[in-house]
Amino acid sequence: MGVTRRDFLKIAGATAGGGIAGSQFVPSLKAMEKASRSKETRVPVFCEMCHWTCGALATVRDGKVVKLEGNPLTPNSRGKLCGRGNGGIGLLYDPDRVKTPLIRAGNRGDGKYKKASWDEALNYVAEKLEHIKKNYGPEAVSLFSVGSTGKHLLTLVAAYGSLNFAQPSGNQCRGAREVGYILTYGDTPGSPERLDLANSKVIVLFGSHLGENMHNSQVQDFANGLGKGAKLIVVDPRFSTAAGKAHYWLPIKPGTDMALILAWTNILIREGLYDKAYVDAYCIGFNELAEEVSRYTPEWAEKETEIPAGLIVETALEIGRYKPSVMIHPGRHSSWYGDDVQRSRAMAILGAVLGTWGREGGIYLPTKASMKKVIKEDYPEPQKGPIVELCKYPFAIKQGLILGSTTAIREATLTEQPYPVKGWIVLGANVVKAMPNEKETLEAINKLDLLLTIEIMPLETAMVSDVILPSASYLEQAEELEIKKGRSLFVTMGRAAVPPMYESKDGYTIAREIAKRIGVGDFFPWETLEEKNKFQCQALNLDYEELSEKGCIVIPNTDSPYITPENQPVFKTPSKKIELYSAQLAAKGFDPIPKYTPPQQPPEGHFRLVYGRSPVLSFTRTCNNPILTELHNENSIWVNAKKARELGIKEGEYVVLENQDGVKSNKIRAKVTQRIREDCVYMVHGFGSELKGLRNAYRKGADDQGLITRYTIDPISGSTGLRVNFVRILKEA
Ligand SMILES: Nc1nc2c(c(=O)[nH]1)N[C@H]1C(S)=C(S)[C@@H](COP(=O)(O)OP(=O)(O)OC[C@H]3O[C@@H](n4cnc5c(=O)[nH]c(N)nc54)[C@H](O)[C@@H]3O)O[C@H]1N2
Ligand SMILES: Nc1nc2c(c(=O)[nH]1)N[C@H]1C(S)=C(S)[C@@H](COP(=O)(O)OP(=O)(O)OC[C@H]3O[C@@H](n4cnc5c(=O)[nH]c(N)nc54)[C@H](O)[C@@H]3O)O[C@H]1N2
Ligand code: SF4
Ligand SMILES: [Mo]
Repeated sequence: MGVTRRDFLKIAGATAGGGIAGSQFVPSLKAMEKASRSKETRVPVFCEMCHWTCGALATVRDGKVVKLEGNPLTPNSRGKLCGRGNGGIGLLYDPDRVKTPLIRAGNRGDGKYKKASWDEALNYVAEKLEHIKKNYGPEAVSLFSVGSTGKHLLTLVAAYGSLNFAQPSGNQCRGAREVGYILTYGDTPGSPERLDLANSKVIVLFGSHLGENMHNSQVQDFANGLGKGAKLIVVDPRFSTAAGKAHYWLPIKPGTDMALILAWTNILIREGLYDKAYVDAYCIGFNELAEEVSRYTPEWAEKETEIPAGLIVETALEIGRYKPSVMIHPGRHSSWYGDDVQRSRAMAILGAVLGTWGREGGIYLPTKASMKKVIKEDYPEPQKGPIVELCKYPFAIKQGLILGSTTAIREATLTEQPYPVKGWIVLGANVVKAMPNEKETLEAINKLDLLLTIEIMPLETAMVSDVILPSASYLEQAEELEIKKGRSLFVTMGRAAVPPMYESKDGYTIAREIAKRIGVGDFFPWETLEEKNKFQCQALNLDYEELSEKGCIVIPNTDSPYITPENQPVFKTPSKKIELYSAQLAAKGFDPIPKYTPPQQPPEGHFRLVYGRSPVLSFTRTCNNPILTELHNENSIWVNAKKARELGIKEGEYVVLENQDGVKSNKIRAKVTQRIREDCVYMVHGFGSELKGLRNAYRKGADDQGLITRYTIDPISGSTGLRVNFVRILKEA
């Protein structure tokens, strides 16, 4: 335990050749290939079709992956994959993949690249990195990375001397939620979220369109909870798939959720339906909260939310009746309107007064079991602090959760404040399409000396890069041993099912090859990731062979996942209590208890643009997948039937959307429906690519992100509100 990389270097140095002379543990690729040709094998892999990283099993026959299924041993898949997971083979064999290293040969964005050898491309990257370090310092390089492969790049960039990391899944997704919950509970709901949905008696969803949002084990738990009779309250301006199962659908006026949450909190307190004993034991600031919310009456909330006051009261009573087994779902995609930390805090507070944290049917407590990290890196201390710590968003997520602040890094790149950023390295994120206002992202990119994208598919960020390196997919590379915590502790690891296609290489090798060229090869002493995994298994006393076969080892939780006299929750807030009143926020000039501010309304003739997920697609990463696009190959724009009639728009007809800044979308089919309010329109994200190299995706449907030219920034976290754009519907020209 606790062996450091330096110790390993010593051990490795003592063996022949300085590398672990131990490929004896790792079947060589050739051997694997041979074995897979002669018989059918099942190889444990991580599904990387979305961020849930389910454990999966790949069946390999005659050297080809022919089937994917859930690994029954892993808690986040439990033997099942969602539709996207099943479609992973479509990514592996997509003929439009990035096949060789490419170096830009024309102007940025004109799509001209020349094929390069690996050596040529890696040397080019190394030279640029050396140049940036010499002229601006290593902190001038930022990494945008998501997924297990991204971790190797994190090591690379930290070893190089920069701690500037960010993920769109922070400021453009769950970052605001995490900040809201950390301020309240000193902890996040986790990812995967520790939601005891299978045991909830009431489930409340704000947005959170489960069933379209297909996070695997969460949807399984949701179905189990409903199967056991949980009451479902869905708050959504659109009649979502989840709303179709609901006892109450509250078609809220977009952007007014906080009014409903505060009114509910008021009713629960006023009616004595909150959990008094829990509040006394674990919370501070209750009196201040009670006073603050007393002005948010149901009648007032009706005017804001357009939900009848009687229904607000009825649902509040329902929630109060079943406390504490109530799931106030914390949501995931939370970057909605720019006041997102406060909305998340309002949700966290509602959950707290109902006593749901650490209770059956609420947010369960993580296992106390732990395993020490084997490898402790001794990265150089950067001279200039990370941008996320110097930026103007005081509670932006710092490095611990890696989410970082894409907003702050883009701003720093544009303004050169607090210091210039001259290099971006991107892996597993399509930043050009994930962040709002694409023009601004491209302007920032134009200021770079190096944009390196390590990609499977030639998507938008790759196609404005200086260098594109072809990356193996999760089916073609090993995955690093990971220790994960949820209801139980579990260790996961993945193997390559098949060798990398074309000239692609696995992420560990790519990071290591760059590291060697910039003088930090020491941080990658293992020749392959399999060797690193083997080393970690030894240090953790785990059987490498067993883990390679199973893909996952679970260490069962012997404690209760709920609060008991022996099992008390720990709140890592300054007061060590759940902070209904946040002195931390007050100290920085923010409202210590959330206050409602009404959102801006659409101008005459316009609709608010809202967006969401297709059950069989993931963001832009699946847009060209031949298997999945067969299931859903074009998005549509949901328009309220009455409004459609007024505008003379017919079901299935192509229309064009134009936003408040005059930006027009590609043509998109109208879905005329009663299932959405009159003031907004809805589409699935991830369509409408303008890239000809994506033969399935090119101009299929319309792109929500292109219409999101305006965004509001949450001043607490830097999260970007994306639902603040308004569109007109035009007949196709
Ligand atoms: N199939 C599939 N599943 C996925 C993903 C995927 O790409 N594909 N992505 C995963 C990721 S990373 C995330 S973050 C999640 C995202 O999924 P969620 O976290 O569920 O996203 P939300 O934005 O909460 O939910 C979208 C819903 O919010 C509604 N909505 C719009 N405006 C408002 C409003 O003002 N108030 C309320 N109450 N509702 C509103 C929309 O009508 C829509 O039904 O999905 C995850 N699951
Ligand atoms: N307009 C708009 N913007 C949004 C959202 C929205 O709904 N609408 N959703 C927001 C949310 S919730 C999130 S979480 C973010 C998601 O934003 P991103 O995390 O950027 O998601 P993707 O668009 O799927 O881009 C992932 C990229 O990584 C590549 N990739 C995937 N897996 C691998 C891998 O294993 N190795 C390598 N090398 N590359 C890989 C894919 O080809 C793709 O280019 O977007 C946010 N932004
Ligand atoms: S939820 Fe679906 S796409 Fe995401 S990792 Fe699991 S199986 Fe793969
Ligand atoms: Mo997300």
